[in-house]
Parts: sequence; structure tokens; C-alpha cells
Amino acid sequence: HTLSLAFGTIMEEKRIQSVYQPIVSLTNGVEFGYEALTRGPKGSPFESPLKLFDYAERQGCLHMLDRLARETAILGSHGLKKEQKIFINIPANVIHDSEFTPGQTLRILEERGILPQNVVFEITERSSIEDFSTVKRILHHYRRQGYQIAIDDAGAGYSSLEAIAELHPDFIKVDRSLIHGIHQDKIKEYILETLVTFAQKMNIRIIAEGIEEYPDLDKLMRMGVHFAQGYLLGRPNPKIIDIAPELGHH
Ligand code: G
Ligand code: G
Ligand code: NA
Repeated sequence: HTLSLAFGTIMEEKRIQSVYQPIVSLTNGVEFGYEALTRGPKGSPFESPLKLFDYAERQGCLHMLDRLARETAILGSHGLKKEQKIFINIPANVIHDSEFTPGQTLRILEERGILPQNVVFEITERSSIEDFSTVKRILHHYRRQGYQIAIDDAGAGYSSLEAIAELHPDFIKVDRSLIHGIHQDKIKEYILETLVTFAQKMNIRIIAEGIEEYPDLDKLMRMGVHFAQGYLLGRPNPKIIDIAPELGHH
């Protein structure tokens, strides 16, 4: 009951915040873009987005929260440069929800003056996509309008290379479970090597997530990974600011 009150208040008063974590180009060291991540009120049971989104899903109001999160992410994205991209999370199962109205998100983007080429929709799916052909169709619709698509958490769970190939995203985000400790784990290295080769042949760019240590970063650079994200390169921040350390000077 306390939880449901807390959740109700968050939704009614729109008490969520977006933080922005840099995604850094490993070629030139600049901030290529930012992933928008949702935070609930500090000190509330829903401060963590995992708790917030899980609860919303169990209550049957995932798409409502998701819409609010997307609005908040876009409205807070001041300072995005014209060559930078904002990465916005969308769960695959929200996309094929009949209540999901892409038009509304697109309208807010337009109102904020954000162009399609500055937006990457990051498709999250921890289990399997229930209605693959619908998701595929909707993603193609976005791409035709100039928006880009990233597949989140690749290399973990059920995201098969065949499914990725069929969705043909612009980016593959490699899960941090595969990245963390890669400099001293041959199996992780071989799997990532396969993903890098696959991505090259498919003309898809790789983003490695969860970089916390320089040895892992060095390894990724040597393996030809294009982009990286992680606490080492920048924590999620309430404002969009360029904070990445210079690469190659440690
Ligand atoms: O920022 P943090 O590591 O606590 O996020 C935990 C998880 O919550 C991440 O896997 C992320 O994908 C998810 N998440 C964070 N913000 C959003 C959001 O705005 N929308 C959706 N759908 N998921 C989000
Ligand atoms: O799955 P998704 O890409 O949405 O996950 C992003 C989540 O990962 C965010 O909650 C963010 O806070 C978290 N995160 C970002 N960088 C790091 C990192 O270097 N290490 C760990 N452990 N978590 C990270
Ligand atoms: Na994500």
C-alpha cells in the first residue's frame, strides 16, 4: 500500500529525473552522445529505475511510466550539441504495445528542436521480443524518418545475432557483463571479437558498456570498438556536460 501511494505520487507529480551518461568515441575521445537514464525521487523506494520500471510493469502501467521517462529525458536534454546524439531507452515490449504512440515522442522532440539524426532509440529487451515482426516494422518506420536504433545488452540474455541482423540496428550496445574484466578473460575477448567482426560486416557500430578500468578500455581500443560508456569515462549526470577524460594519457 505504501508502495502504491509512493508510485502514484511519482506519476501524478511527474517526480522523476533524467540523468545523462556520456558515450565516448574511442577514435577521437569526444562525447559522441549521452544515454538518458531515469531516476526516481532521492530516498524513495523507487530511486532506482530498475525498481521503478519493474513495479510499473507489474501494475500494468509500464507504457505510462515509459512515456513520462521519454518526455523527461527529452525536455532535460539542454546542451546537446548539433553533432551529438541522445540515446533514449524504449523496452521492445512497449513498442508493440497498442497504446505506444511514437507520434507523441516525435512531437516533443520537434518542440525541443531535436532533429531525428540526433536521436537514437535504444531498444532494451531482457527476455525475448514477443512480437518480433511488429517491433521490426515500427523500428523501420523510425529509421525511414532518420532516427537511429541501438540494440541494448547484446551478448547477454537472448539477443541472438540472427535477431540483431534482422532488426539491422545502427548500433549494438554490448552488455557490461561481457566487457567488465575483458582484458584478462579470453572467452569474453573471443565473444567480443565475433561481435566486432559481425558488426563490421553488417555496417553496424559497436558501443561497449560498463567500462570501469583502463586495462579494459585499452583492450577495447585495440579490438577496434568504436564507442564506450562507463563510470571510467563519465557517470550519469543531471546535466549534459562534456566530462570525458582525455584518452591515451593515463
Ligand atoms: O541507471 P541504472 O543502471 O540504475 O539503470 C538500471 C536499468 O534501468 C538500466 O538497465 C536501464 O536500461 C533501465 N532504465 C533506466 N532508465 C530508463 C528509462 O528511462 N526507460 C527504460 N525503459 N529503462 C530505463
Ligand atoms: O542496460 P543499460 O545500458 O540501460 O544500463 C545502463 C546502466 O548501467 C545504468 O543504470 C548505469 O547507471 C549503469 N552503468 C553505467 N556505467 C556503468 C559502469 O561503468 N559500471 C556499472 N556497474 N554500471 C554502469
Ligand atoms: Na539502455
